Amino acid sequence: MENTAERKKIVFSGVQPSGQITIGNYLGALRNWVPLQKEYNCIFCVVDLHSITVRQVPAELRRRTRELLAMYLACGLDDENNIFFVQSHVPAHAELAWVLNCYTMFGELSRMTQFKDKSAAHSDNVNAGLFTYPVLMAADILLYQTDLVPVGQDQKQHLEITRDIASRFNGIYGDVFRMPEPYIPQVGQKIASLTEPEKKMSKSDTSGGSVSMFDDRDTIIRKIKRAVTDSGSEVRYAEGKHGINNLMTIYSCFTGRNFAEIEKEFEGLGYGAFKEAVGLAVADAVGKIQEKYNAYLADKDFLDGLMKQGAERAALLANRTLSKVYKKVGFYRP
Ligand code: AQP
Repeated sequence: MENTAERKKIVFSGVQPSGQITIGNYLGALRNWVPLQKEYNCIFCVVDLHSITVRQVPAELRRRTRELLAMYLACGLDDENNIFFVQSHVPAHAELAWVLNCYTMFGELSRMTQFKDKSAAHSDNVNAGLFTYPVLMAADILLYQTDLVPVGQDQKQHLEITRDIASRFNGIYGDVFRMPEPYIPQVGQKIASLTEPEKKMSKSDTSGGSVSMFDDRDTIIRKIKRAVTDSGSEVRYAEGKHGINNLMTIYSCFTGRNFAEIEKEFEGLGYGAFKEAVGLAVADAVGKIQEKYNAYLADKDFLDGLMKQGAERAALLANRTLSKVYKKVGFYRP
């Protein structure tokens, strides 16, 4: 393994093109990638292989893949210094996932909360891919000898299983995989649904509980105005007040104000005025990102070129790890 003192640390992260990304994805993940790009070698992936664990409309999946890449750039990621690619363009992800499947236990996968939630939500399609999703995610991370994985709270358990798989493999074959650390933001690690504030906001939720990064200004303001809040009228962060806590978290993320400042700002004003301010703050920030997004999306050749070149760069790194793994497990190479 390379000398750590000389090696620039590696960050890997990705989002599924499984729907229109939400302010939850933005605040829990994308936004936090931006400061990391200065300090680390960053690899940002559109994880399309993961998205077919739930049925997708093929034409929409294709369209959303390019849209998501444009959104990465619009959120402030630099196209020159980072690697951007689409997961299915680098076959090593699926190849390593197969190997790691043989080093992952049925019992540990059964304990994954996301599997339990998604199999309940899609009870007509509880496929094996949904079950082994964390193994593919482990492959994504371990292929690049990743040091840091910026994710929201919902992915913490998947990071833990990645570490378990890596240490099991390393325990048998020596130092093959670097042990990745999760990087979870202090504020914004779990943005909740506006209509069911005990659940997380998800891009595949179409019931009005999610604010999409593609929603227009009026829709954003309207959705936030209708957000479920708790009984009472005081804007105060408190145990069990999921609705108001969530709106305060969102407002804090978009304005940079802390909870004490927000409580002071809305003292005696009630939920109505607060919701209006949250709506405006979100709409302003998202609107600015959308302007940049539209410019990137219009340049198809640029986006296609970026993902092609990114896949080549990613494959070089990924294949290095995959070859090592194949050698260690005993696959014959002529
Ligand atoms: N509500 C959330 N709050 C904070 N962070 C979140 N993330 C997702 N939802 C929230 C973070 O976004 C990144 C990308 O997630 P993903 O696309 O890999 O899958 P996911 O976690 O399953 O996201 P969704 O929006 O809930 O997608 P669907 O509906 O397709 O399942 C991750 O870093 C995640 O932590």
